[in-house]
Amino acid sequence: MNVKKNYINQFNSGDFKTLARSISLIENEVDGYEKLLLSLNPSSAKIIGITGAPGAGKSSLVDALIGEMINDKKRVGVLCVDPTSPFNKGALLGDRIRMSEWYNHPDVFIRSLSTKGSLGGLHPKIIEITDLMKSANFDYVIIETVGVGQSEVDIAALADITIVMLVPEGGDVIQTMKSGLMEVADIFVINKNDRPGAENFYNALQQMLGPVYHKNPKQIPIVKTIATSKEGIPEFYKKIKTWDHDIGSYHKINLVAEKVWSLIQKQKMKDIDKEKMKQELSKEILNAGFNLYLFAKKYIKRSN
Ligand SMILES: Nc1nc2c(ncn2[C@@H]2O[C@H](COP(=O)(O)OP(=O)(O)O)[C@@H](O)[C@H]2O)c(=O)[nH]1
Ligand SMILES: [Mg+2]
Repeated sequence: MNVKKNYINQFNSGDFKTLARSISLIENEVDGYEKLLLSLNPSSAKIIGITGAPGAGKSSLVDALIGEMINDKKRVGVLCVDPTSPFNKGALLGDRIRMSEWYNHPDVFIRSLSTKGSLGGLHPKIIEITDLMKSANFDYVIIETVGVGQSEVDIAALADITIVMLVPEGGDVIQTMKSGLMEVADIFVINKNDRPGAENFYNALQQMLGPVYHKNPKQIPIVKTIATSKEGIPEFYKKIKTWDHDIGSYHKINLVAEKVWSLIQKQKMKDIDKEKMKQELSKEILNAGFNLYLFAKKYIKRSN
């Protein structure tokens, strides 16, 4: 399989089959995928990152949010990333069930990404796939991801708006907040607001954010939802719609700089075969006066 020239035009006409195929091309680094990336023309679609513990209700929230967006005549793309379960089909199935209403809707595209090859992060090709989605004529691109350590920071860097979902049953607020979520959240959602202790949890979170408000007058909104019965969703969507996002955030620049760096590195190293280098080394190292730096220099010259 190779990348077709007219792919981009097909995206713009809203061809989800082409988009799905293109995501696979990128995931599998199929010949020509770089050409496809070079021809992308990303739009100003808003990227919404939703992170939270497994079972918090992210997929249910996304399902309800899609409903609001569709009512508002928007086109929505959804990426579900679950770095915690590379071999577990359960999470994937959960997404399918939770968002089943939307799988065949002409203005909704949903894709679950496997995370093989990524170590704790989001997905090795998440930046590329997000850019692809941004070129596919969506108004919103939602990325659902399980919050595990580094992935919250990554999602915050990738997204224009970062939603951190908490649940009253997830332990106390202070414990939840240890993981640095406070720094990345633009909006907090307290889901499962029908559960006992929800009000206390909300109060504790508000109290906890108090000092943050003190330092930064831009308040972090807290939205209470019951995703399964769609309570609080219109308010949630309104917050997203009116969000004044920060394009050149510190997190984002760092993440993209890392990506650019690794792209340059890959390009520069592409003519170097490590095995051949090892073979050459195994001979030359036997020479008296072998100089490691001179040896390396030959390779640096070759790759320039
Ligand atoms: N009681 C209650 N259950 C919810 C709510 N939102 C989601 N759930 C349930 O929580 C479970 C996990 O939901 P899911 O959306 O798959 O969570 P995810 O793993 O974060 O994507 C499912 O059984 C949902 O029906 C809520 O607001 N209240
Ligand atoms: Mg889910």
